[in-house]
Amino acid sequence: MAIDINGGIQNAPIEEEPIQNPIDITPEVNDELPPISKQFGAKGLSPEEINEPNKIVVTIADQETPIVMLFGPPSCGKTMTLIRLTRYLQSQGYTIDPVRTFRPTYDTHYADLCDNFDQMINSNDAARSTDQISFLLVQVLKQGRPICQILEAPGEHYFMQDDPNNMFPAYINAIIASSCRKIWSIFVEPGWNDAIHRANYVTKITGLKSRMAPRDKTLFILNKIDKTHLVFAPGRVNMKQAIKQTQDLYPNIFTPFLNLNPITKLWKKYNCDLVPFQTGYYNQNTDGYLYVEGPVEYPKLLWGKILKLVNG
Ligand SMILES: Nc1nc2c(ncn2[C@@H]2O[C@H](COP(=O)(O)OP(=O)(O)O)[C@@H](O)[C@H]2O)c(=O)[nH]1
Ligand SMILES: [Mg+2]
Repeated sequence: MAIDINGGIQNAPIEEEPIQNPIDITPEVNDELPPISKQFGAKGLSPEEINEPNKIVVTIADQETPIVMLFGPPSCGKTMTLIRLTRYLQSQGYTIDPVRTFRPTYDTHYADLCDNFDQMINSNDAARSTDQISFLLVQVLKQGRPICQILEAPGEHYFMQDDPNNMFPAYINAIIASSCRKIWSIFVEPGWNDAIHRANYVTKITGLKSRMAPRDKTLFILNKIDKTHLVFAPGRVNMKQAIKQTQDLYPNIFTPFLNLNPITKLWKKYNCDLVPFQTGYYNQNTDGYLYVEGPVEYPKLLWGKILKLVNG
């Protein structure tokens, strides 16, 4: 059953977080042309594509299998969510297969990423993982049967706080318009950024909603739940407060998803769901950030919701 996103109860203050720097995807400028594989930024984009995201070429070969779109600004946790979910799904007997045809063959970085995917997934070096994986399509299979695809793309392509009205790059517009069913997994973060940026993010989501196909589904992922006081046991979260605080931080975020059906609206106020999530723990040491995976309850909860939306 979908969570009924009702507000109307007292609010508990939550900790404000300092703004996190967006990931810099600008490649180093070098007068001498390095070998072709080195001409690509670490993120699997050519310098031309980085300067002009409208030139990015992607191919979604499988239009039948729904795509889980990890949608959110830089640093909200998309890469680490993909990593945590992949580890969980592998432990449950699923296969997570990077889709090689997603990027043109000239993108040697993407091909390398596909080759080294398992190694990346199991690395506990958080910085290395988030640096290497920021543009990737994977397929989730059970006993050879595709269940869904998951797309991670650079957060800058979804929302740029300095240019919030910027249109999506052409490849995202193409994916939105494609007939493939989408499960929009929209990230929200407790205490993220300033009110103005959060309001602009809500505007972006409202615009996105107006372009969703009727069969598309929306799941809000309240990531970094460990930074709140809402958790009372691993994976157990005061959901009423979580929803209330999300609404308070991001005013009108759920409004576009109001259920207008005169009958079903009686028990289901919104046509969207919200799931709390934690990818893991991040401990700084001399070499950078050590990643320790978070409680298994979170990927279990998230996968349960995704499966329901994929099948529903
Ligand atoms: N406290 C906490 N921090 C997180 C969590 N998930 C991600 N982070 C932090 O957010 C950073 C960015 O995550 P990443 O997955 O790279 O974000 P992306 O840019 O959306 O792909 C990580 O390096 C962590 O420092 C979480 O569950 N809890
Ligand atoms: Mg990322």
